[in-house]
Amino acid sequence: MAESPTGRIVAGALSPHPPHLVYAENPPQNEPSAECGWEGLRWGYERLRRTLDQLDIDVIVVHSPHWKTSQGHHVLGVPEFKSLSVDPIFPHLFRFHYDLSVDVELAEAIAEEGQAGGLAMHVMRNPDFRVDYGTITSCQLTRPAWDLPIVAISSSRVYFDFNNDVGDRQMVALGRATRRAIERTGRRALLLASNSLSHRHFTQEPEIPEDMSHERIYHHGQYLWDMHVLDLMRRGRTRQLMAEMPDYIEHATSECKDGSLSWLLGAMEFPDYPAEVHAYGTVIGTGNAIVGWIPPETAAEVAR
Ligand code: 2X7
Ligand code: FE2
Repeated sequence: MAESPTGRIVAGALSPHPPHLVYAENPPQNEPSAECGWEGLRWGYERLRRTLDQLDIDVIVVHSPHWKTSQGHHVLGVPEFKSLSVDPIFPHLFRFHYDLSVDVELAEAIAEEGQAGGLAMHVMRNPDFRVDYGTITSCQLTRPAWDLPIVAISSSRVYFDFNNDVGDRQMVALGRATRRAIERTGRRALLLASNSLSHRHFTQEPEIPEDMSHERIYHHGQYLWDMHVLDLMRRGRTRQLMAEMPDYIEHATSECKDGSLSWLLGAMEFPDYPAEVHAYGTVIGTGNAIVGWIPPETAAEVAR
């Protein structure tokens, strides 16, 4: 297929997936209901949505830590999925009825580009597959209308089977493959990296899960790391962030170990313009940030 001049990544976001945020928002698709909770993060998602609403987007491409695949990287390759997603650890918070469509042509193009770049890639064709809660939560909080097709990419175990450096290298290659596929198919894509930042968490839940008097950072050291990482993003120093990523993952037990953020930064060619941090907050003690990258071409389009 010939490369289309209109295909590009119009925006990227770090869009973490604690199911608590969906629970606290009370959308009609989720069975449990909450009184309140995690407002700082939820209002950050509101600000991200307001920014994205100004953009012309064809498709959302999301990389999720909770679709774990041991043999390479997989993409959803069935046009529609409709089912009930239940969080395995928080079934009392997240029982979500989803109904979503997939841009199969783009998914196949990502798999082809990944294979051409030497990655093990597979297209998932099982129509009864249950979409993971990370994909659903990030998409729900970023685009609750579900009016766009998605492409979901799994998290391979490369960081765990080898090490963080090998993992990062592979995720950057996957990011570049994703970018090439978007350009070649002419899509205007929004990219979502679904991971939390620091990831030490409490092991005892309060009687009322949304009781915010129990919510706080778990550990000062991991808070310092999260602030450092956000500072680098805000200063456009994403190459430095990539260089420090293996240490960050270890020291803050970060969910970046599942590769989503490294994939996003690779796909966006390591943005040197400032990211917008819409919110930072904790969920069961883990660090979560909602961060947007709007490339200069997109900002210029919005200004016109
Ligand atoms: O998957 C998650 C997460 N990453 C962070 C916090 C709470 C629950 O689930
Ligand atoms: Fe997670």
